[in-house]
Amino acid sequence: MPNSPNPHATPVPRLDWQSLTPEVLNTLKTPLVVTDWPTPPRQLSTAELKQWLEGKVLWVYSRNSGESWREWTSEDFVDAWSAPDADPGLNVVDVYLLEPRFEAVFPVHPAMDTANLLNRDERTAHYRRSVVLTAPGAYTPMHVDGYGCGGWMYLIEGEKHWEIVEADRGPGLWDARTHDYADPRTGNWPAGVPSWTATLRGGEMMIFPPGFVHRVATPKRCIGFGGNFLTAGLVQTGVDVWRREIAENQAGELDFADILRQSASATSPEARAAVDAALG
Ligand SMILES: O=C(O)CCC(=O)C(=O)O
Repeated sequence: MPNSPNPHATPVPRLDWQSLTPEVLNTLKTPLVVTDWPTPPRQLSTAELKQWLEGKVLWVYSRNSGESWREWTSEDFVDAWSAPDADPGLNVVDVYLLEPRFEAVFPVHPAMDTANLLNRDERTAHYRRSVVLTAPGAYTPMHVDGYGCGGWMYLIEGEKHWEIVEADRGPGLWDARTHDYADPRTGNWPAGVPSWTATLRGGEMMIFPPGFVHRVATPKRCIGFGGNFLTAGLVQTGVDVWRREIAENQAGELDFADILRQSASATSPEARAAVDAALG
């Protein structure tokens, strides 16, 4: 991220796609950039995108055209987002693609599918995969993903600058008065908080662990896909963040404790023990 207040001296580690295992995801302590995954398409034309997304309704927050949510047909959205003068507020990152037909064009890495507890309950299965369509100029301020989940994003084309801060720094960055995280752009970033920075390009996947605070700037139009995850090994961080969300009246409506118990029971006795320990 250009103008990061305090980047880590070491770069975000890069990992070949074959080295990404469930064990890596269970013990993840830093963001990761995964490279050379051969399964996703190398490119996707707007015509192909329209075909794949046909019939899908996209709910999109348009920051610069009325500051509001708007429902788009995928056809209209792809036209608006791919126009040379596209509104830089057009940024789809959370339209879920649960349907199996999307497997062929937006695959999920097998290690992610094996390790992700969220896949195993119908109340959270949609977090497994979403489409990413971002116009150049978009900016997403500092935030933590809902329920303290980790996240991943694969870019087929484009470029995104990520800045990511470790989970244990989260409470110090939260402003209970504004109900928001500090943002370096508004000048209220505390001194001495180190962050991981990385530029993600076509053919690469970013993975960040649960509870990590992050912001993203998009200088080039992006096509990609991503999702959210929580693993048994990292469930404590997720639960801690979720409890803070509850205390701040920011939590979603899911019975997340029940979801975690059910999902972990369907996984292994070790996973269930980790979830029980995290929930206390
Ligand atoms: O790409 C973006 O603009 C935001 C992505 C993000 O923050 C997320 O997926 O959690």
